[in-house]
Amino acid sequence: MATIEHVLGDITAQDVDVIVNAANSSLLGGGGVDGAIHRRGGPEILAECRELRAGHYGGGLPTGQAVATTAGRLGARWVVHTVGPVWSDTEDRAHLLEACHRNSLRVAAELGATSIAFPAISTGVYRWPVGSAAEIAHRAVADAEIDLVRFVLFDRATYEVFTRS
Ligand code: AR6
Repeated sequence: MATIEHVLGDITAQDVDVIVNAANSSLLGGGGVDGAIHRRGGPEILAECRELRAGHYGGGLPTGQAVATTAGRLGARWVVHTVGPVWSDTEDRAHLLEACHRNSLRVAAELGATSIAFPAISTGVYRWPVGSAAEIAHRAVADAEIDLVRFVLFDRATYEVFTRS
């Protein structure tokens, strides 16, 4: 069973094996966590993402799936990119948000990682309600076979919801 931690802060500053990126299916960057990871991690990450797009992920990374690249200049060893679902008022996409976490953990395990940091996937641009996201994220990592799972929350309100969930 993993130790679960919550930290208020910037995921790009975390000293863990894997940093999870809340990417979009293009894998070619964006705002939020994605923008911060590429800015601080440098061009090597985008170069590997372009290679993925030129190869196995020509059509983009489907929602819920996860794929690893170098972490470039970040302190981590790898970035695992995953694509969260956009919140929908009419369709239950919780299984996709859960899949993001489970597939990221699986990729991390395949790499031999012992620690992983997650942002609050889908709760920014993709508008997922934080309480629901926290519940799904915690459920997905509850039986993780990795030493450390750290949730890195960028603002105090999100941090408080995650610590209480
Ligand atoms: N460290 C930790 N958390 C952060 C950071 C950071 N440096 N920066 C933002 N957050 P979002 P999404 C928080 O929008 O909803 C991108 O454009 C943020 O406050 O990054 O999955 C992608 O390319 C929020 O709580 O991800 C996609 O197009 C959480 O991270 C799209 O946004 C997630 O917000 C993905 O949207």
